[in-house]
Amino acid sequence: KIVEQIKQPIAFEMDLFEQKFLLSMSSKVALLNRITTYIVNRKGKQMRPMFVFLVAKMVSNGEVNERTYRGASVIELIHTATLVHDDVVDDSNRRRGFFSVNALWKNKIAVLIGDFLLSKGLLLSIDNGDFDLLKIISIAVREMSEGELLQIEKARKLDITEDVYYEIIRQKTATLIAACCSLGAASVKPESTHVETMRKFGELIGMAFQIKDDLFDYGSAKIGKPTGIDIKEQKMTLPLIYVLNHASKAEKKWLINSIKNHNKDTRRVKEVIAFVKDNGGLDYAVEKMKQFQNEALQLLNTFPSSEFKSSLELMVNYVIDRKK
Ligand code: 2DE
Ligand code: MG
Ligand code: MG
Ligand code: MG
Ligand code: MG
Repeated sequence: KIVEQIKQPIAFEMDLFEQKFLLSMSSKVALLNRITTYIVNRKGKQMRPMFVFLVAKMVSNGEVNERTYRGASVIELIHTATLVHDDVVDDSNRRRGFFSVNALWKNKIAVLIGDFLLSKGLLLSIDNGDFDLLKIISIAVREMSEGELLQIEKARKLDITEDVYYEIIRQKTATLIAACCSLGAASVKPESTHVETMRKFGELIGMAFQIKDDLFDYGSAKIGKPTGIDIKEQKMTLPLIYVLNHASKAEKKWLINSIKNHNKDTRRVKEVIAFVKDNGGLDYAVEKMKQFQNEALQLLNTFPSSEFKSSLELMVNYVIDRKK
């Protein structure tokens, strides 16, 4: 299994991280513990902490330290907070194949759980007076919030441009992966140029990652999230943006009408999905995703070979090839 192969050079670190991460979420409030236990029992692939450890080890020839662990826990706390809030914002009842927190406990509890996890992350980041970490993470939180709001402002507009789409996904998704890679490097080589190189590397992967996520909305049985919801919510993503920009006047009218007036009608959503597929929307998005992937791989190639670099290469490819 590819994920096991990627994890192999950081297996020890990921195990220790797991223990630290669990401790980092504890609270005196029983309801909080019940819900955070629910979340960690349905954990994802933990790609973000993997990036933190792999980058740290690549730039330092295998060394990690307390700052690396703290950074990985902070990132996973913040990431968990954003997913809990994201499902409220998107009104989504599924996450990773299970009910979302808002589906089981309602929005008000989900909002507070997210706030709690966010505060835990910020507090942990200054546990050792590590203001560099606090800064990296605070910038990521600011950008994600702005990205989500930019999406609300722009992504429902049927004339949204590709550039605005890239700005949205850079802010809402790529910044956190950029933060993973830059803080991984900063934890072991704080003064080096690797910090900025790795930030850029993470940003490029993050762009590819969100394009892939948006492609999943066009269908994949395995992902554990509903498909077609972006279209139903009239959220324009790259496949649809491309097709809208290349459709004839009549087709465009039909598309807009389908999305606008029939956006709760499953049959209409299926027709839009079919049109996007038939008109090269998915192919175009895949092509763009691969461009970001290649740029990321080029940055990686400025480093000497190591098992950590090989794992990062596998991870870049996994972001694009994953089935969920
Ligand atoms: C995923 O997009 C983007 C998530 C960013 C969420 C950030 C929020 C503001 P998707 P999926 C809500 C920041 C909140 C903090 C820091 C607590 O396409 O398909 O909706 O996985 O992702 O639902
Ligand atoms: Mg969502
Ligand atoms: Mg969202
Ligand atoms: Mg999505
Ligand atoms: Mg996602």
